[in-house]
Amino acid sequence: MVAEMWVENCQETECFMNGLVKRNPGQPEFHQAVKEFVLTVMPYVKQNPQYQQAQILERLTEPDRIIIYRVTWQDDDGNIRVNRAWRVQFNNSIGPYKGGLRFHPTVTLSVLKFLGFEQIFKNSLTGLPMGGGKGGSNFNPKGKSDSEVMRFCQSMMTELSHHIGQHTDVPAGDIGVGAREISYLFGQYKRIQNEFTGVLTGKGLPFGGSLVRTEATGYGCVYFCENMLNLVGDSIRGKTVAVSGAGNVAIYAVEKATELGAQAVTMSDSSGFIHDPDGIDAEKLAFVKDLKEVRRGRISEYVEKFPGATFHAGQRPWSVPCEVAIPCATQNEISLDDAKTLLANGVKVVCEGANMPTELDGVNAFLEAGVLFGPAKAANAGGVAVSGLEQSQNALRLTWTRNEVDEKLREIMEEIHAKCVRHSDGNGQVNYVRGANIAGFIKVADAMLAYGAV
Ligand code: NDP
Ligand code: 2IT
Repeated sequence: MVAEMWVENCQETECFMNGLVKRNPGQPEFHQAVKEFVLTVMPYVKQNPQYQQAQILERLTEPDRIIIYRVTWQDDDGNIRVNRAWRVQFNNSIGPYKGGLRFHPTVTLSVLKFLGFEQIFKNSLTGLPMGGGKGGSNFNPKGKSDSEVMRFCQSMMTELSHHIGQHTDVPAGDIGVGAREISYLFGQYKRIQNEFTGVLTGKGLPFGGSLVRTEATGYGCVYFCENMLNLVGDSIRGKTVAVSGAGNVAIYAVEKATELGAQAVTMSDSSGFIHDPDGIDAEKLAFVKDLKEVRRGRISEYVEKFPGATFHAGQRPWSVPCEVAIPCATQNEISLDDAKTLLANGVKVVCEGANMPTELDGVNAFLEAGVLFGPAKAANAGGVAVSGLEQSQNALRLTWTRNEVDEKLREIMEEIHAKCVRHSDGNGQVNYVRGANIAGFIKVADAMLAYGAV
């Protein structure tokens, strides 16, 4: 069995991918994430035989463990409901497992393995001591009452509490998991374990949360975008920005882009996108925050409130001319055709707020066209970075001010940008995909080498 899994001398990308696909059938998102990574890292591994000899890539693509469990809960009508949940503990070489929980009907093991794999290198790039993990459930929070979400979260945590801990595995939010869900999950953990520790991040401010965690992913993404533009003597000020999504990441990407003088003209959800040619200013964004964070409504309501905008049902925003595109909804939301449309309309920067929002041939189209392309594992690392800062504050039993946390976030994004530049190939324009993958890889791989055969 072992001999079959770890084929000797099978180091070329194609051969490596064939083996990976064979070992992990029916996991297309996981295959996609690994392929994007291996395409750039394999040449580096071949130049550094110590990694090849220790089978680092084979070991890195096999999670440490996966926990799969049933979540039984009762809806408001008294019906018994059943969901499946997972926690993928991918790699803890440089710190306790760390990564979000996603609640969405499209969640599968493949999706969580792709997210957990990406998280290993993203967390490494932050410079903080965090390993990679991801979890979630195919539970659909849409249309559920607060009581139903609470019962689901409590049931989920009853099992999950056996497998996580402040020094073991520290989950946070992701799609469908925000402040409400983290609060229910934390409350149940505290009750079961009878201990108050920083076992989750994204907590409410009264019980160990960090200032700026809510804003961190969107803000960090725009800081990264600004870092890329500054390097070529430009800035986001005055630029037209197309954003997808209307959730946590999208809202705070729009907020920071607007603060820095850009004009965000689109937002979206799974029913379509809005286009506001006058820009989504602070007042309009306050409406979106209330709509999405409090009332849990649909983005189409925006055009009823602001008639200068239009709603485009069932479409993504990429047909709207823009210089900067910031995808903040979900994976594979920019196809090759979308990329071609963006390029035809003159896009200069694509900065990924979501995880793997661009399909692989779309990424290649952007790179070939010389677009400044900020890959997710670098560009959206601000969220998990401030999660790491929340863990630090919990361990120190103190709270940093908003300015202190925001300043640390800026520094971390700047440092991630610098690492990408350093590990790009150095020929002409920076290749941030290669830079992020190699910089993220080295720290984890060197830790694994130091541990020997584990
Ligand atoms: P939210 O649940 O807050 O918002 C998600 C948004 O994306 C909603 O507008 C949602 O629309 C839309 N969306 C979700 N799934 C789909 C889909 N299949 N098709 C079309 N639209 C979809 O999630 P977040 O903002 O937290 O996460 C967005 C992305 O950012 C994800 O890729 C996540 O992994 C990534 N990310 C999140 C971080 C965080 O700290 N939260 C950190 C780093 C990355 P609808 O409401 O209609 O479903
Ligand atoms: O994809 C991500 O980086 C997140 N969902 C945030 C993870 C975290 O632990 O804050």
